[in-house]
Amino acid sequence: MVSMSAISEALQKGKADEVKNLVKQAVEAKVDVKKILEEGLISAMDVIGGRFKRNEIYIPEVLIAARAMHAGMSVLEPLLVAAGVKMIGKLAIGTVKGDLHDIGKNLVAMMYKGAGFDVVDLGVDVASDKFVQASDDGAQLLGLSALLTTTMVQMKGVVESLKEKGSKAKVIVGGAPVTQNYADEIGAAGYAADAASAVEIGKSLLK
Ligand code: B12
Repeated sequence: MVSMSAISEALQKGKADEVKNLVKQAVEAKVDVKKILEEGLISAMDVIGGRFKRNEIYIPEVLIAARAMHAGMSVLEPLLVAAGVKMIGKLAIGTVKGDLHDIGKNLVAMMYKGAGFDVVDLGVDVASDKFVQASDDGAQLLGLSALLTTTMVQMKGVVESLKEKGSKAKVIVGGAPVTQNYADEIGAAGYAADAASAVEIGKSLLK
């Protein structure tokens, strides 16, 4: 019988193939898909997130773990959809115009997926009108990422365009140079410093 801690440990070690196999075995053994997701995969990514925050591990290890998470998710995703597990909400996320950094954005997207959100990844170098379009397409939450002080100013433009169009979508901003103060200044609904808190903020904004 596959234990959830075996999945978690394999994920923390970044062993993508092993994670995939263990998740498959757990599914075959009829372990609840939500349990595999929460106790096997998400809890392991939480551990990784904590170690990264404390500078005990660095970006390459995070990416390797994220790849293993993805391998496990590839087995679970169709099952979650087939089981009609209700999506908590819809998030469209992208890195703002002029900015090509996507590692943090991808982590945030992955955490939201893991938490049961329908996630649309708009990619990098995303112009304001694309965010507006995503809101028209039903995203209740818009995640904006920026890693450059020269591109974070784009966030203000996105918030203004949404307001002009009368959009009800809530904007959450993040990325290394972004702060809660900046979020308040431009009128964003939320800010988070890391991927795990990003999900918490998103959930609370939908309440
Ligand atoms: C990797 C990297 C690159 C890679 C990007 C690869 C990729 N696919 O992303 C490459 C080599 C392409 C690159 C290019 C450049 N980079 Co660069 N890069 C970095 C580096 C080393 C790491 C960034 C990273 O991925 N961090 C890891 C992730 C996990 O952290 P994160 O992005 O902060 O995300 C977390 C949080 O911020 C938050 N978060 C992120 N997004 C969001 C979104 C939402 C909605 C929420 C809620 C939260 C959230 O959650 C994440 C997970 O916890 C940083 C230095 C650093 N230490 O930050 C420089 C850095 C960001 N780069 C910098 C610069 C200057 C550049 C270049 C201009 C260099 C050049 N002269 O060409 C170009 C710009 C290209 C462009 N137009 O975007 C500067 C920015 C300086 C500044 N203040 O503006 C930095 C700080 C390096 C430095 N010290 O000078 N870079």
